[in-house]
Amino acid sequence: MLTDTIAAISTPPGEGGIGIVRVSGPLAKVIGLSLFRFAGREREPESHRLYFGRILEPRDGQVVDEVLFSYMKAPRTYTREDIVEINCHGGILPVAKTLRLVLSAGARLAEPGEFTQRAFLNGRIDLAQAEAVIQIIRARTDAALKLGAAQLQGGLSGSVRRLRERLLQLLVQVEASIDYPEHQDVEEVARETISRTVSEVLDQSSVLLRTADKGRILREGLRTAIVGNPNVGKSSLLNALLGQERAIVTPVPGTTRDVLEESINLGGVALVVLDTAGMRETRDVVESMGVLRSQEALASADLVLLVLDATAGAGDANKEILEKIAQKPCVFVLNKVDLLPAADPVDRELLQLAGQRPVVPVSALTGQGLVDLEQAVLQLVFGGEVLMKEPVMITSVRHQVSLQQAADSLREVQEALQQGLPLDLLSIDLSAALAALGEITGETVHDELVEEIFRTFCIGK
Ligand SMILES: Nc1nc2c(ncn2[C@@H]2O[C@H](COP(=O)(O)OP(=O)(O)OP(=O)(O)O)[C@@H](O)[C@H]2O)c(=O)[nH]1
Ligand SMILES: [Mg+2]
Repeated sequence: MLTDTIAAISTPPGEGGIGIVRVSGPLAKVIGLSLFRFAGREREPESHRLYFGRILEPRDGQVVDEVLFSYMKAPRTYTREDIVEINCHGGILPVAKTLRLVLSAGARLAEPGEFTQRAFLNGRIDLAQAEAVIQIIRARTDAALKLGAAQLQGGLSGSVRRLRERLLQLLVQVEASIDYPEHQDVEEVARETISRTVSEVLDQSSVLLRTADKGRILREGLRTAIVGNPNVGKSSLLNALLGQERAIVTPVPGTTRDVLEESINLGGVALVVLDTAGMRETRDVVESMGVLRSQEALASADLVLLVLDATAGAGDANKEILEKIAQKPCVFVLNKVDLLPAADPVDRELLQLAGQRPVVPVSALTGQGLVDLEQAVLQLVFGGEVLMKEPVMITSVRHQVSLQQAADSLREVQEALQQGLPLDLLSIDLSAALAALGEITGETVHDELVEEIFRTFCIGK
């Protein structure tokens, strides 16, 4: 059981306005009060109130820092345990010293994510909600934050739980009819109910699963590879999108040798943009390694920005690259249009090559067309609609995999029904589907996985 008391610094290291030491567990209050002196006449803190006072070194009564002290009585707390928070002045020493005193008074240093893990283990939030906490902390865009907040409110958990409940009822029914095999009519009814319920649950799972790609992109960012021939202006485009001179730009073809990765916020969507080495045959060892990396970046990308030199026309389209991007969402970026006469139409042949894919003339040098590029990307990936219409979305690969497993098991059930297999065989697949759904909310999950999830958190959370 969770009988020990844990403590950690819950604010980021370094200088700041305040630094908070958080203590959670049965000894939190005793430990806190052994170090804290009220400035006023109080002797006992009321729950969920702030008190001004000092942290004293118990050995010699030396003042360590002036602080605000709060005691939050279980179970109305983050962890559902007693919690004490000490708001020190935000400097490395006062906070670290206060933590050290808390530890010598009997607390143990918390593991990363252990406060949230306790909230989960004590049943205040489920696993999907706990994962939402880290999602909120790491959110880089409004959309990602909104998704995290919705998941913390229990949106996804509720949907999954409703699916589980239906399957659970079904399983109870099936097991009951297995117990009375002599009633043929009972079995008939059971088969009908199973078939109907399973296909309804499958439908709902599919609706959820369809949100997964968009959900992941909104959370993690859209991996966007900028590719093309040498010297077409790929690095210049990265810099222009970023609004800062991040990549080296020179008139020498083969300038970029490595893949550069940068995050940008494009109309509310996080883009992880990869600038790559221009693709060409080369004898240069370093450059050819760069080209290999470009190909890897291309393979892993959700979206490709194929940069072409507008002054070169269709001749600049690299056959090899075109083959590789056939299966990916791709925007043809016609760069250096500032070098063309303003009225020049886009090369016919090039439009043909692009086919359905958008062709956007830009100039990385002057910034012309960058807004159109932004629009084209949003249109391509989200149909122009970044706002979430879906009430609940899948944002994590872990959830997606579990949901997929559940759906697979349910399809097995349908198969078995069609083949007229005995009910006890069906109940095995039904149970498997239930277990897979339970992994999302943490009802049926291995301890090691839980550990693994929380260890990705920050210390003090
Ligand atoms: N006129 C004009 N020049 C540009 C534009 N974009 C890039 N350039 C120039 O084209 C040259 C190559 O630009 P880079 O951004 O280094 O091209 P790259 O595709 O990254 O080249 P590699 O890394 O060698 O593959 C530089 O001299 C840039 O100043 C543009 O929109 N207009
Ligand atoms: Mg470059």
